[in-house]
Amino acid sequence: MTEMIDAEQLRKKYLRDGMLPTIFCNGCGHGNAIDYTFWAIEELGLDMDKVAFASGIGCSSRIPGYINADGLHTTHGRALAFATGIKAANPELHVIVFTGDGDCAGIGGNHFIHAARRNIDMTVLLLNNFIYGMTGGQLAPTAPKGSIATTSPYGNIEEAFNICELAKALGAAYVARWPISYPYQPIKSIKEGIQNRGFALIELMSPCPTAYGRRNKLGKIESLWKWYEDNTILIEEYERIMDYGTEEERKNVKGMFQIGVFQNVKKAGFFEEYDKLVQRLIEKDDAKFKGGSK
Ligand SMILES: Cc1ncc(C[n+]2csc(CCOP(=O)(O)OP(=O)(O)O)c2C)c(N)n1
Ligand code: SF4
Repeated sequence: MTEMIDAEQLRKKYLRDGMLPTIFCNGCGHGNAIDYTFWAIEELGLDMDKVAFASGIGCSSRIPGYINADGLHTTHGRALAFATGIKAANPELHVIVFTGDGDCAGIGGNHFIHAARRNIDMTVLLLNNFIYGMTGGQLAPTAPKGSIATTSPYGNIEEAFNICELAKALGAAYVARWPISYPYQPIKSIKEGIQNRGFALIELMSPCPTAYGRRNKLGKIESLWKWYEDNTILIEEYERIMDYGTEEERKNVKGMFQIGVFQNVKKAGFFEEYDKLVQRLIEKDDAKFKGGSK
């Protein structure tokens, strides 16, 4: 870790001044993700010349523009495809992606599936606000059943996408979910995600008062932020209640979002496997050459 700095110095060090103020509405959770990422980078002592950011399109995807580092602000849904390209071109870089639930789980769902399945070494910060914020509040695939959106004015009839469970099932090396109102756990997860050599998904539940909270009558900014605390439960506590709790307790926690670290394993990422393959082929070729020259 480098010399201790305070929040103001941190922002001065990493923010791209000329891009401020941000586009974020009052009470939007997305800005917190910027701070958490800065703390994680600072605490790990990363060289910003060795970090590259990528994003798609959406309010959340504006974030790389606010960071004083190299980044790609790309097309809607394609952040992970571009991030894979960055990693392929320069495997030494730490690649960090900012993406929305629409960007990542909606239009970009297929890229997500394959980046996680291939275990490509990148850290994906998915800012899940249950809605397409930038375009005024269309239903996102992560929206809870019953949610009101411009495209579901009578309530969402679909089951929500549980993106963490999907990533876990695909064998992603690191998977975690936290509400954005908890500062320390996301920072720790971002650090763990960056340090992990495989695919890391950190889902941050980020309130959108403008397009989601208002329409779903979740009240003023304070009560909207509190909603996330009241409707989430640590994975371990959820499992304990499901195994040993009373029927009443089980009923109470059933619809809650589980938070915590879902998966944290060390396994070779795609480019490590690729390097091993190249090495194997070089050795094979070498042996053939030596054999032929006898
Ligand atoms: C190919 C394409 N389709 C649709 C759009 C319009 N569009 C821009 S942002 C967006 C949704 C953004 O939602 P999300 O990714 O959840 O991010 P948020 O704004 O909520 O942070 C859409 C549909 C686009 N820019 N490109
Ligand atoms: S529309 Fe929602 S996601 Fe976009 S900046 Fe405003 S509060 Fe944030």
